[in-house]
Amino acid sequence: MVGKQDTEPEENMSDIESFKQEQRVFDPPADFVANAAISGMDAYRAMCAEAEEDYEGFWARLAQQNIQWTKPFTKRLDASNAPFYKWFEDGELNVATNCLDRHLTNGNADKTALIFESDDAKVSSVTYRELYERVCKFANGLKSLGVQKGDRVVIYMPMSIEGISAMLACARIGATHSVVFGGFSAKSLQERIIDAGAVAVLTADYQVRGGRQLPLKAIVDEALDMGGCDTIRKVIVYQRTGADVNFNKDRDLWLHDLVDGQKAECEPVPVGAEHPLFILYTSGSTGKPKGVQHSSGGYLLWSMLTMKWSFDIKPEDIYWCTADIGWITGHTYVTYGPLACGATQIVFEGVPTYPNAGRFWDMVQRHKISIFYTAPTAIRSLIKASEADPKTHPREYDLSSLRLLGSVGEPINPEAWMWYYKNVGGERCPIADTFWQTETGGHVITPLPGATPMVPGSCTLPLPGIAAAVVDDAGHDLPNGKGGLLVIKKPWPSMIRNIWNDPERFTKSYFPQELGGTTYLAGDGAIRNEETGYFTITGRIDDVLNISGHRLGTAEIESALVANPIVAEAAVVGKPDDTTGESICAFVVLKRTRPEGDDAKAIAKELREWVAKEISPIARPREIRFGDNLPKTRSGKIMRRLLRVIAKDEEITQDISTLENPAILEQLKQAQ
Ligand code: 6R9
Repeated sequence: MVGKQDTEPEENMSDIESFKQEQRVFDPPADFVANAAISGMDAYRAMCAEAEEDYEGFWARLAQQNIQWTKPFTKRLDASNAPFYKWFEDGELNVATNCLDRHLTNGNADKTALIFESDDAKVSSVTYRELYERVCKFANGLKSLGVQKGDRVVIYMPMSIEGISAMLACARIGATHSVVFGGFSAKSLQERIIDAGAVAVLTADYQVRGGRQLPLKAIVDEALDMGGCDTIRKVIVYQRTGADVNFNKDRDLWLHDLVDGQKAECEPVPVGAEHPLFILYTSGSTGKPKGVQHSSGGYLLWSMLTMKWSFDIKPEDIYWCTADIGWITGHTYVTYGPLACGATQIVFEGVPTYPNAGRFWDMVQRHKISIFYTAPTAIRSLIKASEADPKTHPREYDLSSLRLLGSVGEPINPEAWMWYYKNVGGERCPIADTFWQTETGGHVITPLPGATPMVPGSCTLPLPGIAAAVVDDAGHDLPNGKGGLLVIKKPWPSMIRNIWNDPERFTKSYFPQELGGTTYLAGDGAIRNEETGYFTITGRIDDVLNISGHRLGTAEIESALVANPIVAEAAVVGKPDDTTGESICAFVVLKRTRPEGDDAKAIAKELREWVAKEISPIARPREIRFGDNLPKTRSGKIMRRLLRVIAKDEEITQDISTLENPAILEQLKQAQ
């Protein structure tokens, strides 16, 4: 099957029936439609028609209108080396200038750009002019250390004005950033530093989340001590808490010392439209994360267009995307999109449940937030929490400032959608259920809030110009009502450009020959509604799990487990979970005899912590079961589909005739 590597074929569309049932339709509220940038379905259809008629001209027009180019482009799409597509290739721009300098002359200079709220609810803010100055000083500091265009810089920082400034400072001097989420382990950080060949790490002493101080600098030290990071010349440390950290005088530098005395102006370095703005590592089907490489021009364009199209951003909005800058959502919808559009936004350091599960709603009320964008997993956990502690229920807060809600990261189940719509949005706010991926750069399938009638659990229709389709394994279109592979048949400006250091993996993973070699394979299953053609995403078709909206490869977790000296073999599967979407269940064979009882519990605990340390706490298996062996086919392949059934504690009804060792199933069922 397309998208699978080294695993046996499996059926994967098992849950489709439940998706087909949803009948409720919610029209966008009339007053929203009246004021929306894209108002009504006719406006949407007209844009689709324009894109259809003159595909390249459509994007070229928008790229001219939205981006400030230092050198205008004359080339539009270059497909001569497909699937290595190029957009606006001979144009030059600077992305940071587009996010900052343009606002110094368009009346936004004194407008608030970022409102930062710390974990303990201290609020500070910067205007566009102040942010511009901070970024320029930061960029001059980096320049003074010899960081230059084309260098890679790893950013391992908490949610902060400094973290966003770090990204923009890199963009200003043409350095390619690679943000690593602050929850990742030293080992994960080290791997990313090495793969990117980074010259510097930008970090903080600590991050503060949920009332706790968590080390960042110490983890950077640990990563660099592991060896292999020879390209790193400097570690720059933002002092968030001031608590003790080790300091290596030859290598480490405080951010405040670096920027002290720097000029508040920094000549931006123009880059070609295809210059890599950033690399962001994400999980794939093999153990090694993929360095998804994005462009400057096409990516920036998409971040702006989707802010306008999907979020209908207006000058007076107070916008809040709760994602961390360590994920793609934080790149496109915290750093680049909102700033390029001149929005005022909230940057939140903490977690949704601290000091209690009313934190989000309290913040919406205090900051009078009008656009709120979060993940289904957060919504589901807050539903649960508000049942346990009614004081944290949204009804206890004044949420009347909200006019639009968004959802991202995983399918939103209709029950969570309805709760969000009623209790948070007061039945007056459209919900943009935005389907997209690290690789797509920004939204690709989503309702337009002033146009598309919404159906809970469906991301509805593709954005204008996005040639999304559902096909079979051979790339043939499937009729509506039949589940298959989600693909995008035409290139679009913000699409992934390459996998850093691995062009072969890029073509194999995303543009497989079975589909013709130029069609983008998303890695998700999808089904379209028979009448409306609406898309519903049915989940990943590869060995990628979605835990609380975070992507993790089963192979990554397996290799972490077998890296432990006591483990002989491991297989990891996802198990449906009401709150986190999926949870991790690992089947483990030890080098010694199979443990039982308290012994099994103790070893399971040890292994769970091991994985948390090897990858990240997000990857910590919820459950570990021990066996003398794993269920395998005669050719030695692990039968994961059986493990998935066992993990769910369901009866095995599938064909097990190819199974080499059926007795093992009973053992794994028992093992808890
Ligand atoms: C933006 C982001 C991508 C995977 C994607 C899919 C799932 C994201 C979704 C959704 C259903 C939505 N996903 N949004 N599934 N409906 N609205 O999350 O990027 O971390 O790369 O994850 O997330 O499975 O393939 P990323």
